[in-house]
Amino acid sequence: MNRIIGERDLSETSFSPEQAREVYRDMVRARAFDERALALQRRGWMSSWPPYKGQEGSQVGAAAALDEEDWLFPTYRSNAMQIARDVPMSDILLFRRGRPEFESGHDVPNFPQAVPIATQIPHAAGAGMAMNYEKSVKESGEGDATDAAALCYFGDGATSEGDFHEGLNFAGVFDAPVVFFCENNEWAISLPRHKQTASDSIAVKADAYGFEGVQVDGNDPLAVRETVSEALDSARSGDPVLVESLTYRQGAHTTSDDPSQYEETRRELPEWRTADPLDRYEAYLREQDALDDEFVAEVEQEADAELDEAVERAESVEDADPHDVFDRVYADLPPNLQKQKAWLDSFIADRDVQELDH
Ligand SMILES: Cc1ncc(C[n+]2csc(CCOP(=O)(O)OP(=O)(O)O)c2C)c(N)n1
Ligand SMILES: [Mg+2]
Repeated sequence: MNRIIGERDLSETSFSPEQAREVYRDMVRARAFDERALALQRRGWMSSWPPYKGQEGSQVGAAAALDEEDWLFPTYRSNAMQIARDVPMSDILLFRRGRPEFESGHDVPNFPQAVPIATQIPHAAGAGMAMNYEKSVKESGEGDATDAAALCYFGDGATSEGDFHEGLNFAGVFDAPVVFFCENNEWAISLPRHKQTASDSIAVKADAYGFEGVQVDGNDPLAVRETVSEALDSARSGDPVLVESLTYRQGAHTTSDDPSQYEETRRELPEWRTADPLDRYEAYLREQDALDDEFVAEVEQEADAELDEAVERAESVEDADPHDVFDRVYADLPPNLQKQKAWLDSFIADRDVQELDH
């Protein structure tokens, strides 16, 4: 099946006005966070920030479809999903300042966010296979089986990696309860989607692995939520799904990038694709009489207050120790990393001497 859901009257969807407003609230929180993070990076508060502006409808819609026990496999780009999953904003800020993820001890089934492209895809397939195994053990009499599934987030660029093909292949063969959620934002840094793959779509690639691929309008959060919910139901019953969410990255790839250098390589895109999802959703909810000025003001104020508190909390936590990067992968550090660690020690010692000299 391959479809893009057009906007319908709210009464024709399965969502109440209240549920639709909660999705709006998370989109406002996510937008406010992205804007604040960008401003903080510009002040030197963190070294880099990958903005997700334009992708909030897609990410909040997908996260809203998750049950509490479902696993999320995120990337550096999918912080709006973490916000919608109620990961404290201070945790996300502190991670960008070099502290370990989930500083607050917040306990949601989230994998660490992947920065190497596509590495989380075989991890998600493997986690799905482990869930099946756990279920079969528990069903044979050792306790209550959960019905958890995994949602694996990645970008259009990730579909060119071997890990994408290997992960989907394993999931298809072993009936892993995984939804592969590809957020097609048109860019892999400077490479536009039409130069990434000659396939008609990304969703069509699911055919090769024996399961369904679906396209959805990623700027319509209710359509995304509904599509991902259906996909999760299918995954839970043993049929993985590849969802391609069509959206658009409005900002730079990261704060180290300058899109004016490559924007002209973009193909003409339809209006709905590049439209701002927050403006569009707000206009839609107003048309549906599901939202008024008072609610908008309240949600915006709450988001600002939540952010003020998160920044204050992040600033109260001591700076990351640069040695942490050596301490979390190997039990016994291999010789090349021992050398780098020794270099870091001498660099820090020299810097301290220079600071004393001044
Ligand atoms: C294995 C690997 N190769 C290259 C990179 C450098 N890199 C960082 S982001 C990126 C583009 C990814 O594009 P996409 O998958 O569409 O995700 P988006 O950034 O658009 O969210 C690349 C090539 C990397 N991080 N990992
Ligand atoms: Mg991309």
